[in-house]
Amino acid sequence: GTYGDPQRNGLRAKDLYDAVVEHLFYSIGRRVPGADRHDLYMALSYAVRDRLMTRYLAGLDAVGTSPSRMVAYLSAEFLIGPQLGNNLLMLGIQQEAAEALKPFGINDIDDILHVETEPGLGNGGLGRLAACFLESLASLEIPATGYGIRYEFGIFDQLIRDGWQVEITDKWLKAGWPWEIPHPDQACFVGFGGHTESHRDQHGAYRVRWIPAEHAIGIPHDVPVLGYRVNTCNRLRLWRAEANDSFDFQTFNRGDYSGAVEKKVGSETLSKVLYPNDGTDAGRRLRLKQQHFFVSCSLQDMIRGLDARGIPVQEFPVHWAIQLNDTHPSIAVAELMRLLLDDKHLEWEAAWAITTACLSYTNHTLLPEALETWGLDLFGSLLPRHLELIFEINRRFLQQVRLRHPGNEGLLQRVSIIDETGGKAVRMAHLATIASHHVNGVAALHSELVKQELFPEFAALWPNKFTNVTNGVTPRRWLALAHPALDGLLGEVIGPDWPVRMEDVRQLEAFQHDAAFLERWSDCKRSGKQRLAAYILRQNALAIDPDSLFDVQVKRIHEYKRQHLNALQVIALYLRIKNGDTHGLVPRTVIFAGKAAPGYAMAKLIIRFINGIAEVVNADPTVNQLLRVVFLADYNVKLSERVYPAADLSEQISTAGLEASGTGNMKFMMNGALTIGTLDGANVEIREEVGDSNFFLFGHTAEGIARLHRDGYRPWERIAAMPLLQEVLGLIGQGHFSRGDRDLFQPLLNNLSGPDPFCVVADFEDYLRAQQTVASTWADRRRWSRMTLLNTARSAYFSSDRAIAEYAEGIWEVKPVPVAMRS
Ligand code: DL6
Repeated sequence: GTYGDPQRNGLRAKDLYDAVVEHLFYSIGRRVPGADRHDLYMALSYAVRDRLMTRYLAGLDAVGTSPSRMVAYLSAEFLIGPQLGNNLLMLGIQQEAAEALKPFGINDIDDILHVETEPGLGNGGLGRLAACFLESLASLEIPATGYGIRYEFGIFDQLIRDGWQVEITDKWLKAGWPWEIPHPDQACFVGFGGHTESHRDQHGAYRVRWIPAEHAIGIPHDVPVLGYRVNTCNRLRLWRAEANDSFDFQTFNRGDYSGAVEKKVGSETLSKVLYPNDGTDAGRRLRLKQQHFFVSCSLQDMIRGLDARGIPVQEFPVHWAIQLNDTHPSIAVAELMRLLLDDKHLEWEAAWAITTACLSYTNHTLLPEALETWGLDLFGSLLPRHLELIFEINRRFLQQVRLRHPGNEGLLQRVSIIDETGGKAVRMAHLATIASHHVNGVAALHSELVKQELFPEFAALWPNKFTNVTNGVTPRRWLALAHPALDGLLGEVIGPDWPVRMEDVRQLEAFQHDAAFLERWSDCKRSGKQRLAAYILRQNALAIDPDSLFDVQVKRIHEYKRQHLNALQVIALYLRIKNGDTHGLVPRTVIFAGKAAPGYAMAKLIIRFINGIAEVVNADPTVNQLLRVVFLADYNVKLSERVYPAADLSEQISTAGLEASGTGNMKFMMNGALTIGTLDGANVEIREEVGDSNFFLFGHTAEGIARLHRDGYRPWERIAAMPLLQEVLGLIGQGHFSRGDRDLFQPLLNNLSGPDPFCVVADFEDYLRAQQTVASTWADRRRWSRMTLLNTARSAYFSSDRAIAEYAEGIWEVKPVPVAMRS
């Protein structure tokens, strides 16, 4: 039939069983008796993929019959996580699949789900946000394509050896990954280097031709992205780089076989590895090549689609809304202009009108080291035509500004795309801002700071261009999938479709004084804690008490996120216990996880520091009844699905003004954890939604931090006035947490008592005070349960469905296209 073989569509356990048997035989080459868990994982995945394909093709027909604007989400990272379990949830066949596996001797489907290696195609928040957004786009039935890079090696795997982080390459493809479909027939060519030539065409018009020195080929690999209980199945299109030709024949003919092969290997390294630096890779030649590679392939792909349907390129904006996920894809501005001018022969004004009608840009960070710039020499040598176009965009833009603000040279320098303050460089955030119809930050506070601190001149020029879309996370993966017990309870109270009606989850508030219900509520959390405790016992050989307060900080390790503030507080607790001052303390398990950028020495030292504290605390019988410290290795999506449902307390303790939004904070809240946090990023809105009495606030505000720095911040003077902190730092300095080595943590101590750029010292006492309030609140368990219930009940705002609805209406102007499936 039009929508595939009915045999491959069935959703009953029997249909799935038959499909698994068939795929074992025909796709894997195994008979049932010889099949191991990996074979079963592959066979079930193929069976599920068949069902997605049916929906995917039906969706193409729907878009074909009712043409509508599509979203292209351009992102250098997509941290999509394991696929099988999520797709079963989306299709609504978790139980059927579990049933179908029983005849193979599988009594717990988790045994099969855990076989999957997740593609680590992202560093952290930015990549995971892109994945949540694709899921919500599909669930809201909005046609969309995610465009990115199929890195052969994603984010490294983290081992902990002697307390230190060790990085291992992530071979996520080694056992085969059933979720992608390559389309070599839709390959694209991308040029690099070379020079440009100008000429007059037959009509006398001025034309430029770029003659690249080399080419790479991009092969698209499509991953289906199904929405929750709908037929919309969008795609994530990831580009893999291949050499232009298997041989460089000229070199080969000279007899240099290995030289010819080397060149081939050279262009394949383009999609070889994800940069693991979470925002600070500007200036690396290969990184710019990666960016241009995937952006060029993606834009060519969009234009080719229009060409194939006979749609004139002038109508590009009618069909595509392109979102730039940070500046990583911002070369799209110049590349789209190049394609329209040089390939499609449009005039400048027409090309610029199309470009600016399509593009919008999301800023994810204010940290100066994360704002991408490229030296002119590097940029010009790699993308000579694009540099010419950027000069021309800049020339026209600066002329406009000059006319509006005569005689203001300082303004021109500040808004110019070319930074001339040091060695000349292209400012990618300026380029993206000038060409975008909307620029958004990712939380209310962050978006204000983008306007006031980062781009005040642009905000004055175009007040309506700047907007906010607070981030969100999908309640499907982060609640329904990650926390089955809570899923069950919510289904009972709100109805089975609660995951797409997060607003209705507010009805939980009616139970806030219902003792029996609160008991069931706590039981759900307890099941999550038991599961994590079992994992910690297996992984860290450490027994933790599920009745203790699980106090959790999981995220990339970075000084601005202040894992070291948390660690210092743990030492303060340790000292109190050692001194017998335990009044008001509650048993706590402090859990950390996160990767550090391989070249970020201080972050790696912080991991070593946490492990040093864990070693002392956990081994001391006079302490470990009240306090335990855990560092979980290799934090990734899979592990985080175990962590959020188990958390009682969510640590969101960044220096105010520095965390753009945070999204982990939202996942914790949905799962009923209470937040201890600063007024930073989306914490501000979380506190507004849940109410200030249900949030543990501490620390300086963004303004307060700015004032500290302005007035001359002297942490050493503050330390001199804080005996407890002195004692904590003294103990570290004596080597207490480094087996007597007094030097090991010296860089950390010098940093804290010297510049302390992230104001750990300034917030220390208030943080301890807030932690004391946490302990006294925990002691009243009924009150605590009520507060966690309210956190989940009031978390609807942080669903990515809300965020995507805002983008769809306010920025992209796109509408749902429901997909009907006849068979
Ligand atoms: O917007 C997603 C996420 C935010 O929640 C985090 O607060 C922010 O740090 C993160 N930004 C990055 C840095 N990348 N760059 N550029 O991942 O984005």
